[in-house]
Amino acid sequence: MTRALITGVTGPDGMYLAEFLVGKGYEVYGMIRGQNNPLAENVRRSVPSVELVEGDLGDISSLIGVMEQTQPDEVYNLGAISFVGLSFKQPELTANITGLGVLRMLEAIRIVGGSDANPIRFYQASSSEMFGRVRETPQTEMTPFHPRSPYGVAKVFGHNTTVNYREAYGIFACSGILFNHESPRRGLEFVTRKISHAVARIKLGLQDSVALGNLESSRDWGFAGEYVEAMWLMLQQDEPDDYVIATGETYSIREFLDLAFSHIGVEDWASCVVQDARYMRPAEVDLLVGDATKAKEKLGWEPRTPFSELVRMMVESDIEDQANKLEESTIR
Ligand code: GDR
Repeated sequence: MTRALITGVTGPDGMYLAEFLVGKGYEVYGMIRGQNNPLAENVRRSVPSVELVEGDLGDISSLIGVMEQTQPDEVYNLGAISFVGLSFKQPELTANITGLGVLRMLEAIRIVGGSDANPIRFYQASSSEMFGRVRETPQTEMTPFHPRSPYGVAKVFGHNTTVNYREAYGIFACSGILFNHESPRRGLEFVTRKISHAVARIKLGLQDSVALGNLESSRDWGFAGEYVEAMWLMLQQDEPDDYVIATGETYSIREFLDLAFSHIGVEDWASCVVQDARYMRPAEVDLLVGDATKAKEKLGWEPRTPFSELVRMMVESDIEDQANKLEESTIR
């Protein structure tokens, strides 16, 4: 049985990946931080066969311990401080976990190694945020980086460290440069889920408006559930490499709002959206759009969920969720 270790298993990508790997017959270990991590329950409920092990990206001894304990064939490093907005408020923590955490994982792999016949394969969750103030459009694996946040800077460090450990020590290390990938599992602090959640509550009369920051930025939005397959495909190749994973289309926050509100029959949403300076960033990434040709040609990976379908999926999921909560509270 192939063994996989996932850091960041409590996040949406971690859970989709765990489900995917369990479906492929893997023995899956999920690393969680802290003895009473409240998010562990979500993983136990969604993917019960995942075995949870305790470790911290800020502590290399714990990572070496986890590698020795789980003896993984494949390691997926999805753990990070992943909210760009927060990274401006906690830049040092972000550099430590999102950046140095990658170095610690690779050091643990270098030290523990796996067997000669079967060395550990490593996947690093890199990000389109590394492109920041983009030097060309669309962005490819060859586009230079110009990060615009402490998060982006830390991800560049993680990416470069991954490439360096591949070149210096021959570790099978891949970096997946994933553009925004959304789902009903997204945390409420991220803009797409914040909108779908608010739209559902507006439809049910539970709130009147939503406070947002910059509506003009554009992103390349895909569905997280199918992006995890690309991570796995990278580790099944003969040679380690880096890949952009994206849809090749870009839409603004305004366009997301148009589709989300039209789903509940609201064509003019101006009165439902309040602009709030608290959600503006000190430096913004204005436009991202990825070119995933290499992933298509070498991995045979292609996105399947169009933007309109993604928005519909998220809004419908939140409407159902909010309606259930409302029903539960009236019964009580
Ligand atoms: P992003 O996602 O920064 O692209 O990073 P996020 O959803 O936070 O922001 C996207 C864009 O929306 C604008 N925006 C707001 N954002 C939030 N969160 N809240 C608001 O109220 C709001 N109003 C406008 C932002 O300014 C930004 O332009 C995500 C994360 O998942 C990263 O971890 C990942 O690496 C990248 O995607 C790819």
